[in-house]
Amino acid sequence: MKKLVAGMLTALVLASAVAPHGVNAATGGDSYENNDSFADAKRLQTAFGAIAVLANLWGTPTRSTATGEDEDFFEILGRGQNFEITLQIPSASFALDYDLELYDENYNLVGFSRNGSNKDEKIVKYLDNRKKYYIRVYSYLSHFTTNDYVLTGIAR
Ligand SMILES: [Ca+2]
Ligand SMILES: [Ca+2]
Repeated sequence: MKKLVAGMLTALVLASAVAPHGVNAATGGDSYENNDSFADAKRLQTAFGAIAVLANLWGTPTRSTATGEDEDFFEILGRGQNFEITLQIPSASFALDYDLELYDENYNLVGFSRNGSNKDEKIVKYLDNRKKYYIRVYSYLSHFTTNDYVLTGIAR
């Protein structure tokens, strides 16, 4: 499974390198927008249950939220096993403090990782079989860049 994720990441990084970036001022070129709420969460799932996403936090969301800042929601389906979710923050010339949260299908917070600036985040949580969960990526200190973060998920 590790090899699979590594392969997916390599493919995504290559695709990102040749794609025009930061074209859309509202989304920063994030192809997962609009995903600024639970209702608009983008579904992530592969046949093997592993995920690998490149997206970014950039400026104001396409739909207004309480904070008026970009945040990204993703939906995954539990498979009755431990799942490890990691957020690799983008490189930037300034400090970035991105945090990671996990919610259940009733929007209750069930896990989080809130390390400080320039630290990656990780959540390991048992996900009930066939239950929906939501991953939230946001910027703690209102720092944004069109540089992509890497969100991965894999069964443990
Ligand atoms: Ca985004
Ligand atoms: Ca968003």
